[in-house]
Amino acid sequence: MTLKTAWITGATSGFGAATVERFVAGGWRVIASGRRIERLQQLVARHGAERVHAAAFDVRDEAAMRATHADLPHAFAGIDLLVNNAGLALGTAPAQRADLAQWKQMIDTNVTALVTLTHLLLPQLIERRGAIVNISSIAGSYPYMGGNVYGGTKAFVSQFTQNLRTDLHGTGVRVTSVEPGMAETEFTLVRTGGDQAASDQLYAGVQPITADDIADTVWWIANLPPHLNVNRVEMMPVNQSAAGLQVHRG
Ligand code: NDP
Ligand code: 8X3
Repeated sequence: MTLKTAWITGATSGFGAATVERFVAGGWRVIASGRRIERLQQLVARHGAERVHAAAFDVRDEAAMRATHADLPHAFAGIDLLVNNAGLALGTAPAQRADLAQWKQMIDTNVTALVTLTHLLLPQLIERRGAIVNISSIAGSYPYMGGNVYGGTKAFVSQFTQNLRTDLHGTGVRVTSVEPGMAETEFTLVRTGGDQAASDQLYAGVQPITADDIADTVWWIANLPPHLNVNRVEMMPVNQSAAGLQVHRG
């Protein structure tokens, strides 16, 4: 039997790591990418080199991305599913106090790298009538204090997904945007520069989305019958909802 192959970015932590586990358990091969090579090697040690290929590179490094693609082992070279998950938020300051370098890193990672890998894999995804699942966020739809560029990158991801879907009309390629709300991963640790107390405080008493919840959602989307396309999935913990507008009286 020919196994299907998924390329999952951001596989060293959170949603990506859980999605690797879900797809390997479901019988797929996985190309697992991220910068932290030791975590990728642990995945290979756990599941075997015939099921997981570790691709350690920074997604902002286009040359490394292309070299990784060109050097894929034969068994992993036919990609059926791209899960564009690698991403990050940096900082919670309002725009007027934000760090420009952090803004640029978010754009380079969440937007530029995502479109670069998508562009690279599109020919073979079309050839194999494959699928793309882009991990966006509710931050792309709902403004909140300090969301500024992070929310902007995710609005891009959501709209790019829907535009891809239109361009790919008739190819059989399925395209989905997954837009989660609050989920407990390393996300807040990264956003706050390693502040574990701030991360714990954010999630305390909320029962946030888990990485496994997202992995199960991606698995469901990718394994629907080929005539069905889930355009977008917006999901929140029950304990999170949208609130109203603000008014300043001068
Ligand atoms: P984590 O911080 O746990 O995981 C982020 C992953 O992205 C890591 O595997 C990290 O790998 C990878 N990554 C980040 N920067 C780079 C880079 N330059 N090159 C390669 N890989 C990179 O967070 P989540 O699992 O929560 O985040 C996954 C996605 O989900 C992100 O796109 C995030 O924006 C989105 N999201 C998260 C939500 C949440 O509340 N947690 C809600 C909605 C969306 P490494 O550091 O090893 O390179
Ligand atoms: C992560 C969700 O609400 O923290 O994308 O921005 S949120």
